Amino acid sequence: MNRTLPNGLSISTEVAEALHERRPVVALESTLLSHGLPPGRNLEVAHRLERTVRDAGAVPATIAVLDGTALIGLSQSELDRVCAPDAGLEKLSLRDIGPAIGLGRSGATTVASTSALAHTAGIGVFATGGLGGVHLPAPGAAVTWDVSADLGVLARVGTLVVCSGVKSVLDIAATLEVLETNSVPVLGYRTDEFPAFYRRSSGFSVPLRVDDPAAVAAAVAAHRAVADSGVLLANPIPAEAEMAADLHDRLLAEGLELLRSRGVRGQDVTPVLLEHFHEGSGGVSLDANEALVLANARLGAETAVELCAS
Ligand code: PSU
Ligand code: MN
Repeated sequence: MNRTLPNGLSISTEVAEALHERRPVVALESTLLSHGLPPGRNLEVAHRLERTVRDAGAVPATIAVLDGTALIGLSQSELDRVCAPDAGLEKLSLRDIGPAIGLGRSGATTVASTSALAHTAGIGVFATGGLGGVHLPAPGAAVTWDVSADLGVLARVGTLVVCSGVKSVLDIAATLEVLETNSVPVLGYRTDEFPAFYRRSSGFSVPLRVDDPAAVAAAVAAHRAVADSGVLLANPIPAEAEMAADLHDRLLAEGLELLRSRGVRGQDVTPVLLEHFHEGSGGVSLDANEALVLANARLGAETAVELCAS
């Protein structure tokens, strides 16, 4: 049973009850399942993510849009549908959510749309894998103007986003500058360096390091009293799951060449690149992706627990 709101949102009973009773809830996105992982593996990861959040004492709220309703908390059959091989779901950033609801369409939500929908539903913590960012210009071009809407939403919406940084295909320095311009605190979890998704370090430092969930919660709660922007908690991939530098660098160079030769642009860039990593690494990147997103789900839940206690 769901609680359907007039704005096209429908909150599962479990999530609605937890929010009503002020218990910890963690939002999870669906684009990483439908566009970032292959069928079969995506459903396993979806289940493990929800289990991880529960084991850490919070309620998971996976978010997607199905048949024109933005669902906050998916049932078993809804999760099956998001992960199905023939799902054919669109990738919905925040600009796509209104039209999708209005026109009765279905799609998976990105970091931008998941954090905005979570905020609307009253969920303050969201765990994911990688954040979108500023893209490097193609050879010969000055700028691409391909700046992920994830950054714009972090600037405006007060959700805590737990991720493992951004992929090294992006302009990490520019991404960090945009976050600073938009007053988004960037906290490094047990690290002084901003992580680069498959790799623990990027060579760029984080403005502030935090070493336990209570410290994250203290920083987030205080931020919310002085600003409306979101907070980014950057949690490096677990050391044992980190990709070897040479494998990573080879796949990245090949992936960039693939994007160039096929003329891939815009919202297709990330899915095409991820697929190349998964195929080219014989599954190493899949294990890495799963390990980091599970670690982020755990940290998100631990932080949500602390935020409820404070
Ligand atoms: N980075 C990843 N895996 C992903 C994504 C990003 O390593 O699955 C997804 C997220 O949903 C993110 C979106 O919000 O891609 C960013 O897309 P774009 O760059 O088109 O804004
Ligand atoms: Mn983009």
